[in-house]
Amino acid sequence: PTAATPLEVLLEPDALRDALAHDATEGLGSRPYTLPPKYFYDERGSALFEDITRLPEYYPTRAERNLLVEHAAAVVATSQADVLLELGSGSSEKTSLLLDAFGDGLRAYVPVDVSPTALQGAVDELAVERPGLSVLGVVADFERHLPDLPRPGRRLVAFLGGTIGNLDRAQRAGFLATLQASLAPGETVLLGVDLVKDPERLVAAYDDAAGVTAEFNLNVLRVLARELDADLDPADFEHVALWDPDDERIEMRLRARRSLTGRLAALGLEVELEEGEEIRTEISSKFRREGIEAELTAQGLDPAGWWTDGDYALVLAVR
Ligand code: AVJ
Repeated sequence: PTAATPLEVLLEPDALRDALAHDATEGLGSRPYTLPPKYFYDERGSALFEDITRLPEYYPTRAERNLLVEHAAAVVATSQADVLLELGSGSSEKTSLLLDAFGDGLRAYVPVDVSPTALQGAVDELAVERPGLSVLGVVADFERHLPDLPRPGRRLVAFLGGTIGNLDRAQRAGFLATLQASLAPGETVLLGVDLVKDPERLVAAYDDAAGVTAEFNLNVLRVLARELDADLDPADFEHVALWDPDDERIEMRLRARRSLTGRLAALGLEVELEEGEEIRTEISSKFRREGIEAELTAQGLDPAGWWTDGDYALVLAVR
């Protein structure tokens, strides 16, 4: 086997744990309790998410893949890019559909992820499967490092999977503004967004019959135990997924089955929960075409393409 391709590291190894300590102090230090969803994805959480993407109820991953199968060529042609930069590339599975669509017109592929392990695996696999392709793997956090990402040509920045839905409206405005300011004129962004639909289907996608999403949600308590010496016991909590019709988003929560006091020893923090009290662990915003296009336009990103199957959409915008 060839030597591992080096990664560019913008994210210091301890940064994620430090961020978790900060976010847990904020989110569990006062009511209503919240935790950001980015801490779901340790090794076990990432494996559980992979399982989620194969559940019958969880349509977004399949929908996005089918849209890319059908429309990647149009996306790439419209973008006029010669570099593909992918935010949150993970194992870079759906990436191959975009890479194929570029053909010889691709100067470099820049996968960006917070997980060095996932990224190294993806980069090494590409070195074998596409030996001619220039791959610049970057360990970075899309909430911090957008301005510092490589610019080896005219970029198409892909942010797929519906992850932008994890941000609320104000956070999206900040993210899109920073992204816009980090792009050169003519560079483009491709978003995968889940669409507003029948709440029953939405709730089922986040509360599957096999209980995989429940395990995924509860896993964040194991992350807290390991990283912050916390004693919140998954057995004391129940998985909740609900549709918020005002903000048009799914919320995942962990509901205490009894009144309890949890301790996060590494933070010297005690968290009291009444029976039935909840910790909000994720928002997953759902979109309408006019809404997301207005959010993009408001940040100086002009809508240039829209591809949908009615459930999910790919949105292209140009700086
Ligand atoms: C990876 C953020 C797009 O919100 O649908 C899946 C994560 N959470 N099931 C989503 C998730 C529960 C997922 N994103």
